[in-house]
Amino acid sequence: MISSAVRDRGRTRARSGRRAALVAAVVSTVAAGMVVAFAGTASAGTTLATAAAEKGRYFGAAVAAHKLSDTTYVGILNREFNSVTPENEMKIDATEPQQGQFTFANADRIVNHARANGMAVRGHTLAWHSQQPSWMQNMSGTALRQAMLNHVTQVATYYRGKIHSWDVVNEAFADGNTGARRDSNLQRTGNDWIEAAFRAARAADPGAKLCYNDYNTDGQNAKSNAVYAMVQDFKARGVPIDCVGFQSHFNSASPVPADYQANLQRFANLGVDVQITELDIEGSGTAQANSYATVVKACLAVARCTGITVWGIRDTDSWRASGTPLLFDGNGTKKPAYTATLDALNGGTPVPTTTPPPTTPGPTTPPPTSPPPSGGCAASMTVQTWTGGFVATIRVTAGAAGTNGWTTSVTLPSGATVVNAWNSQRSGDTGTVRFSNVAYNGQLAPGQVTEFGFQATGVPPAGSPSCAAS
Ligand code: G2I
Repeated sequence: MISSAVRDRGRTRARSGRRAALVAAVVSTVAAGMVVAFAGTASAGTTLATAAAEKGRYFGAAVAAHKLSDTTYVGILNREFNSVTPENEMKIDATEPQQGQFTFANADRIVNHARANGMAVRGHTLAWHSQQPSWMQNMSGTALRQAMLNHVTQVATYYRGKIHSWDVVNEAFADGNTGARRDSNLQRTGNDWIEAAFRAARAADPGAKLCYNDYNTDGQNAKSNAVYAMVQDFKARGVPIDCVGFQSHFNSASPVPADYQANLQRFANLGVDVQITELDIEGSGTAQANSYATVVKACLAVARCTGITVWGIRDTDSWRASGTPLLFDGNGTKKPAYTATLDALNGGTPVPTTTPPPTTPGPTTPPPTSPPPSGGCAASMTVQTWTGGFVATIRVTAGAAGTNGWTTSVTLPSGATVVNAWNSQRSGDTGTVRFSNVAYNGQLAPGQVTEFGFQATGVPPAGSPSCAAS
């Protein structure tokens, strides 16, 4: 959906600038609570990050601070990814090794690298039964509850404004068929420990998406059903939860479930985002490549699946290196799994699924054939309608002075509501809705064109959008 003019201009920019713009667009859109979905023909991204960004998603990797001096590792990281998750550096034992003494040096190395290169950061993790420092392992009861809440508050406060999503609580449910909580010292402080952690995280960093993260929840089973019931309960009672992370560690004994997409969708239907947080798939060759493609396609098919993180970069970086579960081999060479992942990112064509017959006359304003406007900017709109909804594509053409930024306004008829938008920042969803440029498409040369779009329920407006340049 990014116009060729913008694409071409983007290629001439510094790589980090373009990445920052894409991440800003994707993450700010996500942070604004919008569901991002792309329709129509996307241009092909040449890296995981750009291909995912063109679908409104991020593509991340787990990163280890001590590998940031490895030039092959960093080269792949900076080229291919626009989100990072510290693999171990934000865990409780790393950030609070002695009670009340916080150490952020290694996590900061990753956060600083990410920010310097325009990447978003997923925080992992604030409360977990594992990787507790020994002082916490030995605690129980009220003292442990207070220590846990203090940890959540201190770490989330320290990183306030720098984390797009936090794994607030990790792996709190038991494996097997019980659907029970996992026994742990945290669980023994009372069943409400999870919601207490989420409330503390929200208070400390109101801008971060707050996720529950777990494994063996990737298909419908007793464990995922229990997580589902918790999320449903949290939403009903107003406990702050924004997203569910599906770790997605797969191998032959635990392959991608047949109902993977359906499972993501049922969680999304609860009103939370879903994220694939620790993807790795043991194997090699075509079988591994096909499994990666299945996962990517599932995410793209779920409008609220906002991004994918793989759990490491090269096979040799993996926590289970012998299973060669990642997208690059030990030399940093792209594997078939990489190509399948990139192709799936480029090939996904999500909503809408129902389009009108080609003869349906939509209330369409043709693209401008006249010269560029003398000042400011002009906007024209084409729409694709179907029963109950439509997708609008809006072309913004810069006037004789070019633009530093632009805002278009569209007045929707009663009953129409915007549900998704892309390549723009939206304000409002009914009545007069304003769409402004995002970082990478605000500056237009005289006569230059860029496009953005939105999807809405109801019927499209009859009038043309207005355009104001800055
Ligand atoms: O086990 C795979 C992942 C499952 N979900 C939660 C993730 O946090 C978890 O990641 C792994 C890391 O990939 C490993 O790197 O978590 C393990 C335990 O925290 C990590 O292993 C630890 C080792 O246990 C430590 O001995 C070691 O010092 O890695 C540390 C740093 O290399």
